[in-house]
Amino acid sequence: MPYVPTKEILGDAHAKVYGVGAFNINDLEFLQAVIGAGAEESSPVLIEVSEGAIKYAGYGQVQRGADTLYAMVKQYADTVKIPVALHLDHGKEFKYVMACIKAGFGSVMIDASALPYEENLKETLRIVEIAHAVGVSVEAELGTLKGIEDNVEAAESILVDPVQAEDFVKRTRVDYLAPAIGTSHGAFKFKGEAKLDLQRLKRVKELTGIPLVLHGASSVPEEMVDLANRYGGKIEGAKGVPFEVLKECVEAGINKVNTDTDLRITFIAVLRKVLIEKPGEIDPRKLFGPAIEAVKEIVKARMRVLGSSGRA
Ligand code: PH4
Ligand code: ZN
Repeated sequence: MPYVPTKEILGDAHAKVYGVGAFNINDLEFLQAVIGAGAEESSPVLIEVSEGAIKYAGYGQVQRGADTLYAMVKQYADTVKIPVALHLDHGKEFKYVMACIKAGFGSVMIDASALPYEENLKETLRIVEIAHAVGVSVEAELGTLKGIEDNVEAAESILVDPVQAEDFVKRTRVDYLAPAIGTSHGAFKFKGEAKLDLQRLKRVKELTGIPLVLHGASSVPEEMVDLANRYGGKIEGAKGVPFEVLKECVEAGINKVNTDTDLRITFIAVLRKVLIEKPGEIDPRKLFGPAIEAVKEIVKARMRVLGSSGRA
């Protein structure tokens, strides 16, 4: 099965009540790990790239970045048996959204969540009209994540209002909604217990009836944090969303589960170890290889927890 529209993957997850990890990549190494995991788990795969990833891949040129990432994903998708889709994560600038649509992405996120409600709605509707005209589906966000969302700092999260979510989905015809329910990006999500507003999430699902997205969903595996710290890292007090809570989120209506930090921590932890253990090695392929394999295992574990394993 080749490259497919995102809607095919998320439509099935919504209808059959399971979650699909949307894994962020910036380069070939993470792509190999995620596709490899999907193939071994017979899981559909959702790859997503941020504006930062596009800038990085394009070495400063937006369209070149979007085209490069699309070409890489498409090539891998066409040579595996599982369905693979590509999504723009946190599209904020119009030029990034347009570059991704032009490149062939299956879906884009327009993140105007920092704007007042009516302005977010207006901007989302503008993108929906353009994207739907060419068969591209759209994700939007309501509320604000705690902590740092890209460069916008939100001291406290502003949780989604379910009635507003219903109005937003009706008026924009957006395909997927990311409701803020208490998560945040990065490795430091909670000081104490991991608490998310699941009642609010259920209400949003009832009132909107569309696939929902959990941003900031990494679990921040303790063994990888410890490994990184053992080999010179300084990651203290890291805490993510536990697997049990992820499962509850999926039961309550989440279908797309954004995961970036878990892959980053794992790759860097293993890379730190290999660099220390093989000080004479200068071939990047030999240094990255074990890190790719470790990321693949982390992704496989999430596919099993979310229920996407065996669905392809
Ligand atoms: N994301 C990932 C955002 C990555 O600019 P950038 O490339 O650093 O952006 O949208 C998530 O929701 C990931 O959540 P996580 O941190 O819990 O993995
Ligand atoms: Zn996010």
